[in-house]
Amino acid sequence: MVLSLPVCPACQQGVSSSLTEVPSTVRLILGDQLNPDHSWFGKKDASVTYVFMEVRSETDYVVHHAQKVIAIFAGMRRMAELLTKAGHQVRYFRLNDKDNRQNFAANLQQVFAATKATRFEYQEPDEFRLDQDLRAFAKECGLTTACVSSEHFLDGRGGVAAHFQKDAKRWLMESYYRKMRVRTRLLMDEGGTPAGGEWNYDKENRKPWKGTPPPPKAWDVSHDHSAIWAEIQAAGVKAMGSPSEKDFPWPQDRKEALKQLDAFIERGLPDFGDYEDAMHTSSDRLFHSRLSFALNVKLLTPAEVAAAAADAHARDPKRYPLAATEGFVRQIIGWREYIRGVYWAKMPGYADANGLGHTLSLPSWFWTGKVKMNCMRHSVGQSLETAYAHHIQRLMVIGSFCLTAGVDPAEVERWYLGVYIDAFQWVELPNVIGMSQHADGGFLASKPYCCAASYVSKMSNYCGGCPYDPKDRTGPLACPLNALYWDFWLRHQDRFLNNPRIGMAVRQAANMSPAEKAAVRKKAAELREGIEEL
Ligand code: FAD
Ligand code: DLZ
Ligand code: SF4
Repeated sequence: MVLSLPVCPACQQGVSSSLTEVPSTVRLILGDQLNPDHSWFGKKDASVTYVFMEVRSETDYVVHHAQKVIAIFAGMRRMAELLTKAGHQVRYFRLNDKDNRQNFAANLQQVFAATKATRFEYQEPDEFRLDQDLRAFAKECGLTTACVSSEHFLDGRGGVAAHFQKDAKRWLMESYYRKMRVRTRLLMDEGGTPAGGEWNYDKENRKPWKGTPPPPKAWDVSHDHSAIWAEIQAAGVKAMGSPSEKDFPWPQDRKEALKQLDAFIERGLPDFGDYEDAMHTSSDRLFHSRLSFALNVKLLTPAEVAAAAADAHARDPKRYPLAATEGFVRQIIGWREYIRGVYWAKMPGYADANGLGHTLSLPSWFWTGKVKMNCMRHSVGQSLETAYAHHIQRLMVIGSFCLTAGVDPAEVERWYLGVYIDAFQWVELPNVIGMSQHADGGFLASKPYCCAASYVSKMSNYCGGCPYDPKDRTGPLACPLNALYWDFWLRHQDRFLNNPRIGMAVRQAANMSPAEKAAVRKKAAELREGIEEL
């Protein structure tokens, strides 16, 4: 169907008057390329047709969260509508259109034929799979072709690799981040020194949250996307989690995304730093921005998001402390860009990395949230309900459980790629394989991120409502995280004993009495055996 264009009375398919004028260029726009300020749209040109497609090849490569599929479709439809209104030629394939062949190549061939296209252009896709597919398609399609920048990231795909020595055993984010601070001049003093004298204020950002200050009230937009959800269901697309279709909280255009950004700067940023690592049953996000969806589908640019935070600090340093601002800016210009660089440097092999040899299957409660462990029930349950969890829930609760239990990292990766609203492989995969599951031999993270109940108990109120005892290690009601944590260090002590960042935990495990070690190992084996019942 062609949006906002006449419908053929005979076949009910959209017809565009432009289709008779032989436009010569076809430009593909993917579901995560929704930047209306891309230079492509700077001038109207009747010889250019923009193509959007809702296709099964994208809805089915993993089981996505229902909200993710809805959000992508809603964003694509909205952008197609705005482009059409602005006078551009648009060809839009809805999921259930009769002529939709359900993959990019077959649909593009149709559009080429209908428009007598002589040239095909696309923006750099952010995923290895699609990059390969579109490259191959461009070679074979018989048209002149061009792949252009998505004009989104601060650095090129190869920027991180170029920064580090090729054969270095590990690429430290901090070193890349400092370069990006200098390059962007964000939070830098006149003489080229970091604002406040330090590059990184992470140590100040680790407070638990005890109920005050109150977290900002929801600033998300609300949409009724029941019609889109009905179409997705009618097509039989398999999805997980709650669609929240009548009260849909994710932005569908740039205007809404900018509102979300303003609201975060105003209400969330002041306390972002203090409570960055805190978790609480009464708030899904606390002071986190929830901007990852808008950023990843390119409704917002990383440059403007980081600059908005730095400007707020410059305007009112008392209200927007340096530690909070620096912490937030680091996530955007440091972690986000660095993770992308690791992805492009390490793919395709990175997806199969399993350096710790973990093989356990993910328990079925990852798709239902029905588990007694309160920390997991909340974090997994919230992920299924809202398609969102903040960084510490992803890393130190869900990820740490999978790592210490010994779950196959490829299974963990598939779950994360499906469940989160912001999950696109370029950012999800290195975070899961490298940062969370330490499956890349420590290339990305200098230590495995894992914890026992003491950390969860310090940083959240989860343990209060839990049937397990956070202080017990091996008794019948002992917190499962404890035995799994200590067993993890026992299993991998040879590998980690000399790592200065974690030597203490490993030594503590190694120094346990033989009876303690045996009890921990036995308990951990029972927990793995009964993982479905936890
Ligand atoms: P905030 O805490 O408000 O942070 C601001 C922004 O910084 C985020 O929106 C994001 O764009 C960026 N950011 C923060 N940390 C990271 C990071 N480690 N890597 C890249 N960008 C970062 N992020 C995704 O965008 N997509 C994913 O699929 C994803 N999967 C993850 C899986 C695991 C196991 C872990 C540990 C982290 C993952 N992250 C992912 C990173 C991070 O958890 C999310 O970006 C963040 O939780 C999104 O919520 P927010 O917008 O409220 O973030
Ligand atoms: C995630 C997603 C989904 C569910 N559906 C579509 C779609 O139907 N059409 C589309 O163009 N993009 C979709 N996407 C986003 C793509 O999967 C994304 O562009 C690639 O993973 C590259 O990051
Ligand atoms: Fe999680 Fe253990 Fe605390 Fe229960 S006791 S919430 S399982 S850390």
